[in-house]
Amino acid sequence: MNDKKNTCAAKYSRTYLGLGSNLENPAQQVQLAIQHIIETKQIQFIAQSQLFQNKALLHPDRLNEIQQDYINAVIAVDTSLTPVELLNRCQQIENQMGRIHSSKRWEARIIDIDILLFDDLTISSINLTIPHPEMKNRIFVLKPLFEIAADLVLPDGDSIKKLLKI
Ligand code: PH2
Ligand code: MG
Ligand code: MG
Repeated sequence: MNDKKNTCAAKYSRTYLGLGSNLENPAQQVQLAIQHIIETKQIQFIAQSQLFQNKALLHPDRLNEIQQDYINAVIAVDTSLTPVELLNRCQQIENQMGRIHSSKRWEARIIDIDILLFDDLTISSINLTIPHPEMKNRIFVLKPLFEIAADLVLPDGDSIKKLLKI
């Protein structure tokens, strides 16, 4: 007899989220988003990087644009949500915080929450690509990620150290 039938042993996945803001007190926006994420019932906080200030990486087609600096951070969390459920929760927080989704890519934004990694999964669907397709080229992702997970290795075998040339 299984006397544990009323308990539900949820499987937790380790996931890394990248946060960025360059509007309306960016540091406060990033910290508030982290608060919303870790107050989610199915999410457990593991670690947070420092807040890093970075020049805005502009879209290659609009390099003359003037944007404020970004504040970027990365957090590690464990979650019982599926990748799509986690994406929905991140988008719900972005909307709640007043993000306006522009048709232009890489517009200034009040908050951006990106799933960088989810266990060692590789996902390629219309709405969700994991690992985040740009993460390897972005120092504003790799540096905070290194800070909280120095020995991390991506699903394709590349280590954060290798990507940062450390
Ligand atoms: N996000 C972008 C575009 N440019 N630049 C910085 N520094 N940080 C970001 O998070 C960022 C960006 C689109 O997601
Ligand atoms: Mg982004
Ligand atoms: Mg995004």
